[in-house]
Amino acid sequence: MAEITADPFAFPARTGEMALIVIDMQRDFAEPGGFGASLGNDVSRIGRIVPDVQRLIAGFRTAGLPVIHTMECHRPDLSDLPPAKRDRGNPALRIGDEGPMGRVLIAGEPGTDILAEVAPIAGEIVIEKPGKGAFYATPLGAILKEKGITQLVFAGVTTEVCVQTTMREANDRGYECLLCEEATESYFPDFKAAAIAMIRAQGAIVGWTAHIDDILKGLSDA
Ligand code: TIU
Repeated sequence: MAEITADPFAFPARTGEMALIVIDMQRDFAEPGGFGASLGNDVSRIGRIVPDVQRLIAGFRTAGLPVIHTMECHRPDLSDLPPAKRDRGNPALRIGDEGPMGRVLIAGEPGTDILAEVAPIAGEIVIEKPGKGAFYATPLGAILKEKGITQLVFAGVTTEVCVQTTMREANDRGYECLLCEEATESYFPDFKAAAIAMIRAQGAIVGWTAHIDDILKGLSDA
C-alpha cells in the first residue's frame, strides 16, 4: 500500500483499486455563451485549471489506471430534465435553449463537449449524467463495481456543485474519495475553499484532499 500525502491525514492508496473521475470539464461551464455563463457566472476561472487536470490525467494514464469522464447533459427531448431544474433561477438561457454553442447542456451539442485539452481517449469511459451527482441515473456504480474500484480521485468542476455532490454520493456508497485541490475549480473562490474544508473536516467525513504533486508522486511510487 502506497501512502499519498493528504489532508487531514495520509491517504491509504491501493492503486490497483483506484480510478480518476474527471467531472464535467465541458465547454458549457468554461466558455462564454454556455450554461455556466447563462447563470451569471464569470467562467474565466475554469480554464485556468486545465493544465493541472491534463497533468493529473497523464499521471493516471501513465500508471495504467482508469480515467473516467463525466458530462452534465440532457436528452434532446428533455425527458430527463425535471422542470424544477430547467426553471431554476430564471437564467438568460435555459437548458435546451439554442445558444451560441448549440442547445445548452444537451447531449451531442458543441457546447456540451469536453474541452479538447482534457478530452477522453479511446477506451476511456464517459458518463453522461442528468444530475449534479455522477451516480444518480447513470451506470457509474455498476461500472466501478465490475472493475473492482474502491478508491476515487476527483478532478473537475465545479468544486462545490458537481464535484462535491459526486464525492458525497461516492462516500455513502463506501468509496474512499480524494480531491485534487489544483485540478478543481469553482466560479466562487470562497466556495472552493469552503468545499475543500468541509470535505476533509471531522477526520475526512466526506474524503481527503491533496495537492497534485503528492498524488502524482503516490502514483509513480506505487
Ligand atoms: N453551476 C455550477 O456551479 N455547476 C453546475 O451547474 N454543474 C457542475 O458543477 N458541473
